[in-house]
Amino acid sequence: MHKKFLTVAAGMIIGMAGIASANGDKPTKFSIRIENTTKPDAFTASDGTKWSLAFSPGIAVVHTDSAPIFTAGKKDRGKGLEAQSEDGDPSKLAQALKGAKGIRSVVVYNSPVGAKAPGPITPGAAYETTISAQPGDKLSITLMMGQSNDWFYAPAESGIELFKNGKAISGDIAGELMLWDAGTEVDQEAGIGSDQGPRQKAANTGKAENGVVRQVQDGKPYAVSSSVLRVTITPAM
Ligand SMILES: [Ca+2]
Ligand SMILES: [Ca+2]
Repeated sequence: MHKKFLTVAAGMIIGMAGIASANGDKPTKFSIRIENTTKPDAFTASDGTKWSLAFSPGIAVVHTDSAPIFTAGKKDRGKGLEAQSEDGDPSKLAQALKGAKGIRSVVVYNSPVGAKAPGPITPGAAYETTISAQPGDKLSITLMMGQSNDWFYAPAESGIELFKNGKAISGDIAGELMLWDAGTEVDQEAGIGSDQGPRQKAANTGKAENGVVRQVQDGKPYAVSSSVLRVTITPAM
């Protein structure tokens, strides 16, 4: 009697595991398209200079960790966010995250759609990439605000839930991104600062800030992600 019970119970457990892997645990593929929706010369600096906004290469991270890239109100961790946000180079950050605890996958996007080489997305241009995730997984993406000293676009530190009530999300998620200051380089006026991405003499040039990661809220249109970006996420059915 006792032995028979154990056999039945084991059969039930195996059966349940089979169902779980056939449905809940099967990864879902998502495509992600990150598009610069601004127009050339859309911005005007205080000295009258017209400037265009571009976004740098970045990473898409699928994670279970609650703050894989930064913690708001804390100093940069020194794991590559500085190069991402000051120079638009995500390679160090990608390297630091790959294989880390709570990180499922890291993918770098660096070549605009239709371009033959890596580069920023200028007005109208887009990056595309794909990820794979399962219920419970979250997404973080990064892009440098190309006309800044150390500003980057990313969601809240905890990332974006890729499944709501077990169902894969879809549509434009640009509204979930925010503009962050990495706290690593002193800010100059966006679009004209001599130590900013397009104008600095070399990578990692500019006055050190020794600040904390915090949201940029200067009231300018570029501080509202959905007014400068479209980020379309589409699950494969
Ligand atoms: Ca700064
Ligand atoms: Ca700089």
